[in-house]
Amino acid sequence: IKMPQFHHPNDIRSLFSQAMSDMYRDEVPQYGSLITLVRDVNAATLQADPALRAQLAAAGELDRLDIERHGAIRLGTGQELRLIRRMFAVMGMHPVGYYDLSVAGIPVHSTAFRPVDEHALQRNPFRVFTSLLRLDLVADRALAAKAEGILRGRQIVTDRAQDLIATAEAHGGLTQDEAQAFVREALETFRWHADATVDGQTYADLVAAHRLIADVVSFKGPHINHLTPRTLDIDAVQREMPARGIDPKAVIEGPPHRKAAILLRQTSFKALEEQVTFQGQPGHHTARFGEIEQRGIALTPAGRTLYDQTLAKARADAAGGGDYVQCLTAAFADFPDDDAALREQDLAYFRYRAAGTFQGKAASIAALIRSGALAADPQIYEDFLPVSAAGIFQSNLGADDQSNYAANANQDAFEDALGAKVIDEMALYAEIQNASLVRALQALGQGHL
Ligand code: OOG
Ligand code: NI
Repeated sequence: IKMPQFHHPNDIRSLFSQAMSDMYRDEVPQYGSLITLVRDVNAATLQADPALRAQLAAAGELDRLDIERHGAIRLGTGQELRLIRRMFAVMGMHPVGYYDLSVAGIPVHSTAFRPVDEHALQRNPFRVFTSLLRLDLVADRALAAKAEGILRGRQIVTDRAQDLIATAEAHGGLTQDEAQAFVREALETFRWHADATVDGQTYADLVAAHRLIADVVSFKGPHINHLTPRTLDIDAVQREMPARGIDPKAVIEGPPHRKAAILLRQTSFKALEEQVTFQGQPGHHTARFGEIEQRGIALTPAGRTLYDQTLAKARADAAGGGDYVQCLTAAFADFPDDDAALREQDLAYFRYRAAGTFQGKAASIAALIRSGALAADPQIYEDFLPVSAAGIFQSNLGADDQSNYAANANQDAFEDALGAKVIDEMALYAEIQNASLVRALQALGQGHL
């Protein structure tokens, strides 16, 4: 029998992220300006730092530097979440991590659909931060019931896309023709619709409950609300935005600028006011924006606890009247800021490789590293940060939105809706670290360690 030739999920993901990028640039022209700015800043950074250029070139990073790293969507029901999980699985994207945003007054919880293995991440790292609306947190129960009714009546994935998802599941993949049709159909789910499905009064009621609820409930589907390229110098992008006619949010989320970059730094431009019709009546809605990210090393649970504590201190100091950036820089002054310290204190994840030879039996891994035989490269953080995500949400929802929900994480309910467990991101980094160490030690003849 002839085996079908499947289009690799990594290739389907690449087709998809390119199609999303083209669509979004068409829909939100300012996003095109942001891409140009990021390209200019990245080019200038590489020109000024030949060592960095050489390092990125060696790692095969240069040609994919400017491509989008992530996007975000917001879903209305568990059924939608389950369907989207199956859709992303066709592209090799799986739910990693659980993010509770209710602590920050945003009635959603979220995961990131992303590639999980090293090779897939290398090939195309595109991921989608996916939030599920939590109507259970809405105090006005009548409004929550109305919203639920509206959401029940919509179909966010086309019939053809649903057929192709089922085909991929039944056959174990999609042929090239099927993959192309799948990407075309999947795109429809994330398209912007300027015609709201609700009337103006319903929209106003939903906005009064929370802007985010209005954004999820009032439209035909979960429009992609931003795409995010990666920059090598986020401080420069933040500084340059106004000169390019782009209005940035006030501060960069995440850690301050550091020599050894950790986790994730993000900034965005404010959401645009767009013309919308509410059953024929003209109005407007703000939802879509652009974001930039700069990624650093992934932290271990110990490193992450230290990060969370340090950030909380900075925020408390700033809330007490200090300048935010100064408080942030001061709080992080004690956070180890070089790879060796991060590694020795087990604060960050690395990938090991044999970089030379070693005669005899080494006494320790540290000795192998000191000798230069064993090299440890930083593992890049591939996930998100809830406090940062809350800041991004808030800046694009409009800062005047004040709602407070009690912290109310409910990972079980999220996984029930998802129809699967989310993958623990720490386990993924630990696995890559351990496997690379075992391989490197074997290559060096140091299996005893
Ligand atoms: C998602 C905001 C979070 C990020 O990069 O942290 C996010 C949203 O506004 O829907 O995209
Ligand atoms: Ni984002």
